[in-house]
Amino acid sequence: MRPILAVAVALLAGSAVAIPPPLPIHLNQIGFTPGDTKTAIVWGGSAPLEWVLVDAGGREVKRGKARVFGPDAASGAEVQRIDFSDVRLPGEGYRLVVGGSRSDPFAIRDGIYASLAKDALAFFYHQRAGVPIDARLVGAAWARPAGHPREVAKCFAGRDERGSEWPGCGYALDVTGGWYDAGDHGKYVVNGGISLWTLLNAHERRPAAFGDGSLKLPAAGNRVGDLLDEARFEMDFLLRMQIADEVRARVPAGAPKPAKAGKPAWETEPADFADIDAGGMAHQKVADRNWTGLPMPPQDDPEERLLYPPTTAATLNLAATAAQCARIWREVDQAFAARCRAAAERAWRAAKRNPQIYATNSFTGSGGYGDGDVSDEFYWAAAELFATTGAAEYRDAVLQSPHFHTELREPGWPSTATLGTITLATARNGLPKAEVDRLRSAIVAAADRFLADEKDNGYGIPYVASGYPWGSNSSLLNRAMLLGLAHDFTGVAKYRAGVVAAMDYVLGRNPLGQSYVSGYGARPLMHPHHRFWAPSLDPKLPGPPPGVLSGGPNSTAMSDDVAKKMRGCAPQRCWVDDIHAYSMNEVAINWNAPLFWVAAWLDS
Ligand code: 9MR
Repeated sequence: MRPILAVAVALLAGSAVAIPPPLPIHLNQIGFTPGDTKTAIVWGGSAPLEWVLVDAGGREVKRGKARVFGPDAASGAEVQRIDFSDVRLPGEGYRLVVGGSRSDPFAIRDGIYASLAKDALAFFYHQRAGVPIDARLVGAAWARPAGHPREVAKCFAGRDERGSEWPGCGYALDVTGGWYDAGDHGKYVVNGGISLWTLLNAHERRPAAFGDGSLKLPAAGNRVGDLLDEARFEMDFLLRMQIADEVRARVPAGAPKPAKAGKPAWETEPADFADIDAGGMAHQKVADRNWTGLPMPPQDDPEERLLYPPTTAATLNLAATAAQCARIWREVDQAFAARCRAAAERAWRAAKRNPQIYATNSFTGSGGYGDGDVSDEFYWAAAELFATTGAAEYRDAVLQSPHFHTELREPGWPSTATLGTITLATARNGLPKAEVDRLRSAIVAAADRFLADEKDNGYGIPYVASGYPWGSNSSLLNRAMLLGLAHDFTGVAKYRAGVVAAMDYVLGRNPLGQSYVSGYGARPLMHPHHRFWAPSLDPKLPGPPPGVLSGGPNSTAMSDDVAKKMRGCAPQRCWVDDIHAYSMNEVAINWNAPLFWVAAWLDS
């Protein structure tokens, strides 16, 4: 074992690198479990760089040569990959040394993801609407009074942004509770659906994890698992968004009309308004009439809260998650399970009756979550209902859906087919074994495609090399979820390595050397786009609690003022830790959900 200084000097002397030190060295800033692959990325030219791994005392543990990848479009850098997977000795404070540069310190130990899984789940408690966030549970800094404590909302009435007139409705709904979506205070059924599903799927995969008392929640000690307590908070809200039977609504009904002359083709016009029987449908969202400024702790929100028109997509999100609820709570609370089942079946019937009621994205004050193709939501809901009830109607809907056979992609709020396939491939259901096996193979095939993508980007992540979308970190983590399932099915190590690569990226193995998770790593997320975690705008407000994921680089929809100035950036570098950068640095329930799923998976 040699002291670090001698190593660095020796390396410098023999180095043929054009880039002057310090060379960026990027790796997972929390570290690795002993048995996992351990990869770091260093910026360097065409000559393989020599690296040395040193322990906390500066003693050499291992050395080797990096593998040259070369110019990398995804990161905009010239990179080399370092692999030190065979170092398994647990320890804290390891560093990689290349030339005159040192990496951030990191650990090798078991259980490295245990606290991240819990913190990522605790995010949902922090995002709760309608209840105070208790200092005894989260600490004084993050405590706050209830936001929107008695949220009895009427329907939007009057003229929307495009000039359409909406008649409103003859009722108000008590929609108190649920999670705020993101940095804003909207509560959207569409996005609530995938988020809740992801938490509940983690429960279905490992029901004993996150049991009663494992988290800091108000309901700890009620003999129900804490993950289920948190999930039920959102499920209750989604149930409240359902419209009573035989209520009529006037909404655009049918396929959208072509875009007006001079507009891009995707800016379609809504269909004509028609009277429909909206009983059993779910409202798309409840949200502020106007966008609020930042900062804006939820209890100070001065805006009127409104229900926005029901949509087929929201209705199917309710059907899918309520069906999932019905089979999970069967063992926990039969009355609640029965309520969920009735709501799910009612929602399904409503969606069948009204299959083409689309969100119009024409209301200011909140996000749209508009989706012009709900065939995947129909398939997802049918899959959940079939797994729960076994009824022929849902089986037939599954078997007749094109999504039962098409190639899988990572799920996202507008593309939910994969969620249905995961349920059919993992939850007990009435499909023949051969079909379940085929669906499992489809998940493994998707995982193989994701692994193939690692060859095309320098940082070696199972993700695309260009075109990073809004919330790209969640797209990557949703891929990691499928990789995790592929590992569950096959036991083949490369799939776990793919999950590790995705998590490594999120925790620092990226060209910005940034941990996109608050509270984790040497350079964690500090300034997300959030109306309460906003110390850069008001020093009295807290930063994000630990375990919150930034949406991450966005090279395709750079719409905020910070992003506009960055256009032309390499995809993985289109990001900055700025509260105003809402298209790159917001947080959201559908993004933290896969962070939780994947961290819990890695920890299991
Ligand atoms: O995650 C959503 C992304 O896919 C869309 O491209 C984007 C623009 O419509 O909206 C994102 O969702 C936001 C939502 O509309 C409002 N709350 C914050 C969400 C995350 O930015």
